Amino acid sequence: MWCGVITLFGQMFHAIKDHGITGRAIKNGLLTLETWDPRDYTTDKYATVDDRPYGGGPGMVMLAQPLREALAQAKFASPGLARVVYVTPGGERFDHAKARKLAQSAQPLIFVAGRYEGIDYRVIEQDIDEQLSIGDYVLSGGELAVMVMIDAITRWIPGALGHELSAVNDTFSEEMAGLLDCPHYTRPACIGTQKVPEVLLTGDHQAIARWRKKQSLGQTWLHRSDILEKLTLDETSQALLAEFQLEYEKN
Ligand code: 9D3
Repeated sequence: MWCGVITLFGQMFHAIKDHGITGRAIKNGLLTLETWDPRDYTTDKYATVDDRPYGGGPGMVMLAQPLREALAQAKFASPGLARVVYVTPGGERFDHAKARKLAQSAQPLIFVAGRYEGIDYRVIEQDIDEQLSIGDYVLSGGELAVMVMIDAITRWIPGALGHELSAVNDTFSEEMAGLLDCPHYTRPACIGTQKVPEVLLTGDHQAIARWRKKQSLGQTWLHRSDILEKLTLDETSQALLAEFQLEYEKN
């Protein structure tokens, strides 16, 4: 997966270049991450990247010319025709389905991270393929949103999760992917009155997988009924959820 980022703050991307699953994906050649700074493509003495908005009002707007030059360089470095994504609070919501789609298409991606009030609309009109947001809250710029997206996309690259999460894991099944996680436990088996559920100590892998799926469905029902409404559960899942709900009513 090839990702280019147009940003005034390239150093911020060390956060994902130098750490964790994204850092390892880069080391292993599964992910390429390069940044381009619009400031490097300015021609004036002060390296100006923004200006006051036409029509007046507060804040500044990023200039089209340095953005377009940076974008041209990123496109030139891209291994193929890139998809250009502008991250903006007004974009479509980035979710797990979008992360998976972008990873699976394997098309090179160029993210444009804005600062100030945003970028000159003519860049959006002419140079942007898709606008994405990570949620309804206001960030100070697009960089953190781009890093969130690259992290989520990387998790869908085959091989990027290494051995700790194998492809056998049902996290990758179409149905489980949108559900909340099941509860996790580690040693000791007993903390005061709090006991680890019996089934997890049995070594019965089939029973454990069944318990986990039931808990995932149950947690999603309890805390994110909106997710459950959008899914179509197969008969096994419907039965597992009904079991969870029955036990929940009893307790
Ligand atoms: C007063 C109008 N503001 C829009 C809600 C202006 C504005 C605020 C913050 C313009 C840009 C930004 C910076 N945010 C992003 O670039 C951004 C973002 C976000 O703030 N929330 C969720 N997703 C994203 S993706 C990019």
